[in-house]
Amino acid sequence: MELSHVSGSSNGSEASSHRTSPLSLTPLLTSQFSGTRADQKRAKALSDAIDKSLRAEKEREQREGGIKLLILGPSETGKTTVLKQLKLLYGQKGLDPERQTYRRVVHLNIMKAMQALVDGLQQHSIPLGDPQNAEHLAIMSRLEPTAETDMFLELVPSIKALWADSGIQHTYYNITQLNIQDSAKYFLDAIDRVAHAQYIPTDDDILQARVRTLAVSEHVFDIDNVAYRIYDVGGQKSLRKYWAPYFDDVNAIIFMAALSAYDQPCEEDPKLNRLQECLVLFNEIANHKLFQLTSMILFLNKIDIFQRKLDAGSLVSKYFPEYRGPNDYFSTTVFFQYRFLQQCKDLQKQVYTHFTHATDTKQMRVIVVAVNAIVQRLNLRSSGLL
Ligand SMILES: Nc1nc2c(ncn2[C@@H]2O[C@H](COP(=O)(O)OP(=O)(O)OP(=O)(O)O)[C@@H](O)[C@H]2O)c(=O)[nH]1
Ligand SMILES: [Mg+2]
Repeated sequence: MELSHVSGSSNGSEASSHRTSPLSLTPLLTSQFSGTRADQKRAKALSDAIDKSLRAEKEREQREGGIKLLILGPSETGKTTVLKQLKLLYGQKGLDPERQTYRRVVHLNIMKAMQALVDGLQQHSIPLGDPQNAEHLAIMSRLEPTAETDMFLELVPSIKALWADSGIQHTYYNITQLNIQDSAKYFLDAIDRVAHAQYIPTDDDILQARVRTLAVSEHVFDIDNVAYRIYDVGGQKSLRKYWAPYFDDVNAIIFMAALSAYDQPCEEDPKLNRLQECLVLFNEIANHKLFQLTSMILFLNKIDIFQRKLDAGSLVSKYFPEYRGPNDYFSTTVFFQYRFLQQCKDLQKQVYTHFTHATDTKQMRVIVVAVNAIVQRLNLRSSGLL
């Protein structure tokens, strides 16, 4: 697919002239000068300058043209994880530029996870399995919430001992209202590997690691020859006011919801159910006047955790009393999909739903190809080319 098929500022002829290979100009220019060495040097300098300006132009076109896609949704639904998958699948350097930074993130994630478990254990007066771990418990409970990662290595023995303790394990598996991140078990199980002096985060570690997004960021990708400008936003309530300036000329939106949040309270407002709050936000986005012609793609994410919760016997009807069906994966996902689609006031509006596991690169590869096909088709249709 060519850039000229993309709706937006660049028309076909502009796009094709920008695609002229800069390198092809060098022989053309050198042939305009007579054969002296000085002439050839000048020709080369001129050609280099033109190459540079064409490259800058191409970069500008990539920045400003292409399909504009926003990834929206509440906090912790997996927006940045999808972006990381795009970098892995379509970025020139994958996740390499950020790999080193994630070492500290992983260490901090582990500290926070154990702090949350210790809080849960103490709040619910759960006894430690091994009373000798009381000292480790005291060390972790004294830790400031703002503790920095330079303390991580000295905390490792306490974290390891506590994670192996049956009281902490009971807390992890039985206290549903823990304020703990989804990747806690993944990292706590891997503590020996990640505490190693030569530890370098793997792609999977980076996908599992959690850093809140605070500012909107723009990323340019070429997905199967289609140029995309993709925006990742911070999903916390207090950050949503920064989304609006990006709402003009949006070709597609991926709205992310975490299905696994059906039994969780909102972080900012614990009286509110997280998935209910997500439905309200989806209602605002799906019915926004600026998005009447925007392709709407809904990712009902974290299906792996959702499935685990159902398997553990957690009832959807306890949190969504209007649901009367069986508590199996198929029936409950159909119900939630229906609840989301119900939010669209325009009954003609197509919402393309995918059930996703955003940390699974294999699944995301298939889904991104499907989304790209849909976005391209809808884009061609809206630009009158189909
Ligand atoms: N198990 C599992 N974990 C997931 C999935 N999707 C995302 N995560 C994890 O959920 C956490 C939050 O994901 P992010 O991508 O940071 O969430 P976000 O929507 O960008 O959050 P904000 O930046 O606060 O808006 C990370 O630890 C991810 O690894 C999934 O499908 N399954
Ligand atoms: Mg994010």
